[in-house]
Amino acid sequence: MAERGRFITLEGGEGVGKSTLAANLASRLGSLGVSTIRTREPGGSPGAETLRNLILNPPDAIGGWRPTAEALLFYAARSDHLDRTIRPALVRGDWVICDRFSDSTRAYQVAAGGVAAEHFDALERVVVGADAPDLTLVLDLPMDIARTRMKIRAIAEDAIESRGAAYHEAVHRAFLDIARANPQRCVVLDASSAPDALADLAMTEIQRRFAEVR
Ligand code: T5A
Repeated sequence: MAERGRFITLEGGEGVGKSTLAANLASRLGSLGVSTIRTREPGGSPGAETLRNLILNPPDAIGGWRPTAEALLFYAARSDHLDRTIRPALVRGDWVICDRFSDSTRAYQVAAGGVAAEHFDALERVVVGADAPDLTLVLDLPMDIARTRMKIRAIAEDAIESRGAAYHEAVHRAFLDIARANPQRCVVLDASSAPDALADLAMTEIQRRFAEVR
């Protein structure tokens, strides 16, 4: 039986460079001979991608999701993503690089949105169980720089991106709090570095932790 793969998540606010780093890491790990899949949340399986659209673009008639409904939708998508994409990959021995995971729910729906922490903990137990990430890279970037990057990219804002500055500041603080509370699993990286320099920082951390890629 193949040795279980490693599960690495990338977290942080919008526009901090998670997708760019995920692509760089998948390519660098691939060139070290590590079979790697790159995935994202919400999404990452056909069912979860269907839910992604419902979450990020709620029908006009409902006037947006309330925080608990939104958290439940994220966990419905996460459950499908874990069952159909992440767990099978880890069992095959592949490494999984996932753009956002449970820490995003903890930052957006719990810290900024007001969902009770014990409800989050219960969902986490039922849906994620023992399959928490081995390593989480939290990308830290001042919000004004992230906003400028998003403007350059010029993609229309979704229902969550369009929430006000206070909401996104709470999200930013929450990611740093999560990293402080989970130092074994989380590392904060300065995301103001250029893409290759950021990938160097991330690879240094990955190689420090995982003997297979040293
Ligand atoms: N959400 C998600 C929740 O509320 N709860 C949850 O549980 C989950 C899972 C997802 C939304 O859902 C919310 C959070 C989000 O609001 P999304 O469309 O997937 O929405 O949005 P993001 O995850 O935020 O992804 P983005 O694409 O917006 O941002 P990234 O991936 O952080 O940034 P990236 O790599 O696309 O880069 C943005 C721009 O910056 C440039 C890129 O070229 C690009 O133009 N860039 C850099 N520039 C300079 N230096 C670097 N190092 C750079 N890296 C990238």
